[in-house]
Amino acid sequence: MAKSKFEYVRNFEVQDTCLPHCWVVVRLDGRNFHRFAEEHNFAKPNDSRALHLMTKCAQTVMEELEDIVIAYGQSDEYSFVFRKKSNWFKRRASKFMTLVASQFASSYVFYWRDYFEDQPLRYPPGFDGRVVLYPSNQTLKDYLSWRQADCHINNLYNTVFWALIQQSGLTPVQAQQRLKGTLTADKNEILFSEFHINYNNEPHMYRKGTVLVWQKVEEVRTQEVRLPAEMEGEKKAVARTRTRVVALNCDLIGDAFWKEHPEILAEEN
Ligand code: DGT
Ligand code: MG
Ligand code: MG
Ligand code: MG
Repeated sequence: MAKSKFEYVRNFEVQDTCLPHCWVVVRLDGRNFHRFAEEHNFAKPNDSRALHLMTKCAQTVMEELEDIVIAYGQSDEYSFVFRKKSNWFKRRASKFMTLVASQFASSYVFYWRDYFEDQPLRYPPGFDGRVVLYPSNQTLKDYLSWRQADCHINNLYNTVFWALIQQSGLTPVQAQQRLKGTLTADKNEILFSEFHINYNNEPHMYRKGTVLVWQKVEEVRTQEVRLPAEMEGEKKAVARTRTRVVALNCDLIGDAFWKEHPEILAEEN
């Protein structure tokens, strides 16, 4: 077919192929969620409805898109890891990033009512996205560890900060002053001695964030089986193995998780 004289503009498009053999990570983060959380009356410091909605959206992303082997989320962010040898959309970074962000954002609106029953959605939320390549299993593990360490540091700080405000009546400025220069041990001590909170007993979802992985599940269903020679249908239990996305609130930093789930880093999956 003859090309039009306008065809040359195609050459203005940039190449954004992700380097081969690298893990491709897409991280999304809620746009101005400080305000979004205020406007939608999120519980402080953690709103379990909001966190579960984020995870529902991430599950949808993993199920709808190709080649995501693990995802990790906390606060208003989620990271998605595409397998090293994925050739989805010829590894174009813009395709990965925009498909993850749009699928996630539309899911956030679509599923909002299931999690926030009495709280109307007051304006459309947005999510920024970025693509980062990790060239080895170690750098990928360190990336996920970094996000989980961030979750821990922020959650410990926020737990004490809001206890000082909600239970001791401090103003935000006073609470901030009180926590200035404190170390982890100091924050744990304030929680324990002033609020009888053992930080280690706080919910795992708040302390560790959420890890999404594929898991094989045996599904048993009763099915009507019609044998050719017979007219009568027969009910039979049919078992089949399916993979589905499961949410875990576990540690990613130690070796235990990676030993329990060797298939995630083993390529050729
Ligand atoms: P950005 O990402 O630069 O557009 O701005 P923000 O405001 O989204 O900042 P970011 O992503 O660093 O921080 C996340 C904000 O979301 C933070 O202000 C607290 C809020 N947020 C996230 N999860 C919760 C929650 O469960 N409860 C409450 N109250 N706020 C939350
Ligand atoms: Mg941000
Ligand atoms: Mg944000
Ligand atoms: Mg954030």
